[in-house]
Amino acid sequence: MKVLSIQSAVAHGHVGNSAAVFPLQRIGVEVVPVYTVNFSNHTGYGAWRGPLISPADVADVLTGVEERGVFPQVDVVLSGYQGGVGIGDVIVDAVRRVKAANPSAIYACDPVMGNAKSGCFVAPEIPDLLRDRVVPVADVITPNQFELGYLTGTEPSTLESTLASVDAARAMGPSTVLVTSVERPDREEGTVEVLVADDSGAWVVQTPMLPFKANGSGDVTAALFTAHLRSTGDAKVALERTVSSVFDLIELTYRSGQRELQLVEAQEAYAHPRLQFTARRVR
Ligand code: PXL
Repeated sequence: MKVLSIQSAVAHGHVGNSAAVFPLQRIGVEVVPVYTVNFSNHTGYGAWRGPLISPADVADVLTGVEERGVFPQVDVVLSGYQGGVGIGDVIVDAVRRVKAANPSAIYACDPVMGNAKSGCFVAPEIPDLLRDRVVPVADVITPNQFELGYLTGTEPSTLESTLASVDAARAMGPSTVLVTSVERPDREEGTVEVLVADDSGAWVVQTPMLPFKANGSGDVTAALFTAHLRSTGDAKVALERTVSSVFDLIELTYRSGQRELQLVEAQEAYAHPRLQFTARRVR
């Protein structure tokens, strides 16, 4: 499998492609990383250095990859956090060209905007751009519950209202929606859920809530889920494998006392997920 992954690079730590590439490689996926920013570190530190890559430069790199004859081999286009406006249109155009070269390719968009705790942490133009121009051409989206609400103009909270928001998102275009950080008001204390819905149903996995959030865990989740979905064609299996791997990654990171994901240390969790969580069908 080959994944064209259009995301950030950071020198220190693990977000964007600096989080997604290694876990994908560790499960045997060939990755073609195209970078949208080249930062010293993620923006969660409040200070960082290094450039945004201009949309014209990102487009140029993509054209060079296309000219090497790579697009017919691309199975998945993956995108995440968009540093600036203008990158969205470049991604949408690359998706169109990849699908022309390989009609079975899918586009997975992680519509990164923010989360319930921090609110929106991207440039103010990005959420509308994602909603109006990017998400409609995606086959798979991987919002957290907060982002799902913004995309659909709804307020997902209970299982029922979250499923209704997922239906609204699927009506926008994507056939598969993975919702992370689902915090139902009536959930079991100390737990958090991840939900997936596609044409054949909907499933939920519950995990213990760790008292800790590492930047980049959503990027690893989106990457592993999309690769497992593409290789198995089974959203439930992809969900169980992904949640199993990412939980172990976050727990190992938490126990290490480090701020950054222990991405390399956790490598066995991607290659051989323990499958310690089982998904429950909810529809
Ligand atoms: O995890 C998404 C992400 C991607 N790229 C950069 C970021 C973040 C989140 O903090 O700062 C540069």
